[in-house]
Amino acid sequence: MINPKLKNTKLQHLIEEIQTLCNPKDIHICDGSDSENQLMWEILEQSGSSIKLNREGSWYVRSDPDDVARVEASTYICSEKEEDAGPTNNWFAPHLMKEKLIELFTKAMQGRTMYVIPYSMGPVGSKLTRYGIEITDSPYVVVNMRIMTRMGGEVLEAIENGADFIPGIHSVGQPLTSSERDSPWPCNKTKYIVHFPETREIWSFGSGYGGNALLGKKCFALRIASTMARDEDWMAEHMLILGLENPEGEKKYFAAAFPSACGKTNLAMTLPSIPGWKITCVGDDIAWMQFGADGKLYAINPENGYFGVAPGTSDLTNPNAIKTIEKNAIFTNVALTEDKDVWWEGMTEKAPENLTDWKGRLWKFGTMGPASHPNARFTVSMRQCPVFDPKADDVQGVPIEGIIFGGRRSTLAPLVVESFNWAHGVLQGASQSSEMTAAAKGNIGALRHDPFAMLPFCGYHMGDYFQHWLNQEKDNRKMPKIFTVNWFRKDAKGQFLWPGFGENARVLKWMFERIDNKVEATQTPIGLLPKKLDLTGLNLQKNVLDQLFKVDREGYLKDIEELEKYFTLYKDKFPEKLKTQLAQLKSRL
Ligand code: GTP
Ligand code: SPV
Ligand code: MN
Repeated sequence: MINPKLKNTKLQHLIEEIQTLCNPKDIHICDGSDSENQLMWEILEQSGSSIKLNREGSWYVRSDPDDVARVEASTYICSEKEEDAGPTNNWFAPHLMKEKLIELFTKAMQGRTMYVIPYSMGPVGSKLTRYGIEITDSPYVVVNMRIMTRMGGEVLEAIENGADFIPGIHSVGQPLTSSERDSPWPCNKTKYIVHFPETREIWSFGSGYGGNALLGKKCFALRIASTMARDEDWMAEHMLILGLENPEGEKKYFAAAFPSACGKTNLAMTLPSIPGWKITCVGDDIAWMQFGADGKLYAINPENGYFGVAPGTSDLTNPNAIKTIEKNAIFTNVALTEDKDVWWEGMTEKAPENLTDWKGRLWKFGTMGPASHPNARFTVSMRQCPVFDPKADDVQGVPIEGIIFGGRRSTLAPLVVESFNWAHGVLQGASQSSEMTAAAKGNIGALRHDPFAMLPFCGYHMGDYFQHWLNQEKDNRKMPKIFTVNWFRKDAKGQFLWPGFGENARVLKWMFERIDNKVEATQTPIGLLPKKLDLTGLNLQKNVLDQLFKVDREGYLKDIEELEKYFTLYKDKFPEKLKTQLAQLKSRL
């Protein structure tokens, strides 16, 4: 038992309740200190979970091969009414789910230490910031949460002084008896990632990986926060936040929603290929936003670090990420080199000799699959990013002037299109589709609807969420312009048509100048397309450009027919205003 007792009785009761239920061997309240961090790594190293890398302050970790990504099929929204979870979420009656969880968590932490992690989502002191307590039996979660959130003493003090918090209970679901040796990556085949939106709590069992286990991220900052945002009139979005500065030193902030593994981290810290333009990074995954009294939309990044996709990250594609991870980083499920450093597909053209793959086997190119798991990740503090935006810690947030939607679509969707108005932009967000990636367990490559890139992350009925977006538009507000992009269109041979990465800045430049009314656009049935994009120095063939901006009317009409069917899923919760927008789009085509 915690001694002396905590001042915050909600926290004291929570700890007592979970201790009684899970029966851990001891309790550790995390302070976020260096010495605590060191202790965690010693524990992880001793159990065979981690290897110290030949890279300053950095560690290597391999997960269980069955625990490598988010598990959407085991993710639940347990609202009182099934209707409130909507047709896109798994639902289960809260009292029955609680019974199930009590059964699963009974003695689940036996033989392990129960860590209590106080953390803040957002800069301490911002009115958008919210606190959380994660209780976990995984030291790997502790070291990750220390990077991904503002964790430790300061937050505990705020909670002790009466601040509210969202509780999250996490267990890897593998109790230890005294005779047993611990597994390097304890986990359980049975997995439950459960959210109770009304009582605002999170319970996660069986997985130690990423969004399943780092409960501040998708569970709190998106699923629970989206319901808070609905009730309190703000927005919790799956969006990066970046600053874009032109050669004259004028700066605008953008927020962009792309589905998992579709380019958020990359765009958020892009090194622009066009001279004089600068991008700075506020956040790479999640944005909490609210309109201010001045009518502008302000955004904070609730996170403190990046949990970024490793494969594909290189000096050529994302030099700023490569610099960010030079030290103090955790690498999970990448390949290990002979001299104890890391490698992944796409880092260099050729793999180094004598690699050990993410499963711990001596690796040879060919039949063994990739050396690094496609959803291998680095965890690193955002403060190490060479283009870290100075306002990332600003309690006011940053003013958002442009919102970008996007996805991974090998066909149809053009490189960029601007919406006619807010409601049309909301329709674009609702219409987002993307090819599935390794970030979640499932059918990779299959095209699926992913409205606002929030399909796996919206904590309530998606139809109500569409309405919430529409409701944001008010007379006294300066609504950001909305754009939709697609970096992933392919030619007949399956090659990407657009070079992407640093070249994406050309598209951002166009948006920047559209917001200032400095460049023209061509009116098409689907929206406004660039009359001219700055392609100086880029050797793109005319026919490639034509393909990138082609508005395939037939294709769109088919797409709309399919969309109309898809939207019937939301029944009478599908907003009338979007129906009108869709009908107008159809008639324009
Ligand atoms: P999550 O962290 O899962 O939410 O993913 P993310 O949206 O942050 O995606 P990320 O930036 O990590 O990119 C995912 C993959 O897409 C990586 O392998 C990148 O190399 C690749 N990628 C990112 N941007 C581009 C681009 O402009 N063009 C191409 N072809 N690939 C890209
Ligand atoms: C995503 O899947 O969008 C991620 C990885 O950012 S995870 O944190 O595992 O959700
Ligand atoms: Mn990312």
